[in-house]
Amino acid sequence: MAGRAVAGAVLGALLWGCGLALQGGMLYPRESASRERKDLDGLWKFRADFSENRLRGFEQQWYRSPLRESGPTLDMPVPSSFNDVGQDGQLRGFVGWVWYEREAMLPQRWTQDLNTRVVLRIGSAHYYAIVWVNGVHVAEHEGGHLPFEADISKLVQSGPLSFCRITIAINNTLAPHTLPPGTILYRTDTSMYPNGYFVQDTSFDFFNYAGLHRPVVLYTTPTTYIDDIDVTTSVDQNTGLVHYQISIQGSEHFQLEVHLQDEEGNIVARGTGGRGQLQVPNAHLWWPYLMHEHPAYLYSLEVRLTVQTAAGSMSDFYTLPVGIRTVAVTKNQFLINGKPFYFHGVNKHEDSDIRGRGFDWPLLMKDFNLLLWLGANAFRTSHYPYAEEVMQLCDQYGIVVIDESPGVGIKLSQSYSNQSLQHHLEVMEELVRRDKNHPAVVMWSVANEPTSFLEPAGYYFKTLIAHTKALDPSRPVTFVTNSKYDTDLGAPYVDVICVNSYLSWYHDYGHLEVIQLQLATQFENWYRTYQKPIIQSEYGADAITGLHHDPPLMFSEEYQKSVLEQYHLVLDQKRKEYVIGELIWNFADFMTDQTPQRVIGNKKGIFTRQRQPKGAAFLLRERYWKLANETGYHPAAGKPPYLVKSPFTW
Ligand code: BDP
Repeated sequence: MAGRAVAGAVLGALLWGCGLALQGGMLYPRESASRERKDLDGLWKFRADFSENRLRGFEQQWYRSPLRESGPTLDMPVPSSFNDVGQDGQLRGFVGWVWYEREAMLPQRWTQDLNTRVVLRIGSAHYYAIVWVNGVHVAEHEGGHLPFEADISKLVQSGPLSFCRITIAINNTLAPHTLPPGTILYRTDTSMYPNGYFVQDTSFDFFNYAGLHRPVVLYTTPTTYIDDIDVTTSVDQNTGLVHYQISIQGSEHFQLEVHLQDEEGNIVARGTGGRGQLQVPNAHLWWPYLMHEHPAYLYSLEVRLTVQTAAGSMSDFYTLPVGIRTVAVTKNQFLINGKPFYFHGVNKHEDSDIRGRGFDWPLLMKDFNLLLWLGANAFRTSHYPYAEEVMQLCDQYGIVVIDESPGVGIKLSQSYSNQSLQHHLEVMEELVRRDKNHPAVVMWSVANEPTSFLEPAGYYFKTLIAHTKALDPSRPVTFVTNSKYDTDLGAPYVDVICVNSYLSWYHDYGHLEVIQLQLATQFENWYRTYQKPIIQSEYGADAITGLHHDPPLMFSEEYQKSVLEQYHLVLDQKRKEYVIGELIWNFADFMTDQTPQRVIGNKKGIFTRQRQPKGAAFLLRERYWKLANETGYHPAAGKPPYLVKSPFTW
């Protein structure tokens, strides 16, 4: 069958990368006295391989010469999803390999100084990517939401060229063992479908945007370089303790010096060597937004590496922001710096008009300004890791993060296979490696709404959670469930129960009067069974902006507000006992697959996709500022000051 050959070939390629071990660190590419960075954002050449087996690009080796020589190309912005930029409906829903290409001019020093290491770093390529530089294969990566890189020094330093041609082939096909999983459905009834017809099926509720979603950069380091830094912090009375571990590549003989600077630039602690502990008397702790008058205090860890080479002394410098804070979980509280923290925040998506999942600074700042306006102190990176630049802003603004893997839509028994588990473990390794130093990240979430009542979910989650804790003993681990409390096989292993429910939405349609009873029962059952703190990790209702009906009917703004109000009544009782947070679904409307339940996307946003408020946004704003006030810390806390205005006076 032609169709089977098509998708089989597409998926076959996905197996090439399985079992790749993590190599090296993944420090964010920052400029320093020893490091330069060149951003490759802008227009790239692009072609989707519409050939029947989707493999023409490989058969004809499109990476061997400029893409324009093998056929017509489009201009494609990076970062962006490719789906919504054009007018071509076929490209919007394309499944298979797409090809990106960009030529980059390199500074002469990069190509001539053999003590310079040149690295190509791709922030995110969804889903499977193969990379060539000047026609030579340099990297392969599985997984659409985490960075990967290739040392291309030898290639760019071996010839007279001062430019390099970067070709990236990306395949968005999802299979039962990918994260998120998906299935290719073959439509073989030729009375209904053309020969070879197949579609991508998924079990998650967002559009499978694809492309180069985050910045692609070239950067340099010296050939002996700071490869990774691992920082954890603790507090002893008033003294902050910063434990650091630094790994070096390129030489075994080096000196390392570290300085910790405060926000005024004063050096508050010094150390030497690859690992150690810095003591900071009277430390400024990193506090969440609205919990302190100076939230999000960040020190800078300045690392200086020196090596003696035949050519003289060589140095590498790297500066890492460090927040000193502690996180702990009791049976009914979540403690940050020893004080109970109540998550009042949102679930987000990386999603917007035209860009799809593409990173965009104006959008990011708008979202942060809305979070601050709302009085939100937290969000969950539903349902995949977000851009590193997002995590950096969370550190800087004090927005607490539950950092989630792309383990969403794990429904089929094949998605609990050893192959799936192995990949999931690797993804957690990549995620922890990337985000471990962010003070804003207070918990890992390994999955969202898996069929955690089906065997072998128990074994799967036990292994996954134990592995994540071994990778990072400093943070609690959860996964987000919508299973029943008495059949959930994963819940025994989590530190915090995160539970999603859509009362009076996906059942008891329109019956707002049952919410309070059902929600109270939900909380009581979970707490009685597990004696662990609970977060209402999703709740909400669709509202089409501008659609009004009173008394409230489903899809009206009034109905969305009423659902929230009913939930809040119960949350206000249970937060005095063991409920430690509430995260609305969703911050903004977002794109989904086309189904009869979705009117151009999911409309559960309290903001529209264009970030304009619905009535629910004002309701939630009042609530969040009141919660911040009531939790007894510093309601006027925040930076910059004009952003902390609230509807209340104090
Ligand atoms: C939840 C999912 C989320 C969906 C939401 C909904 O976790 O991804 O978008 O339902 O249906 O179960 O709106």
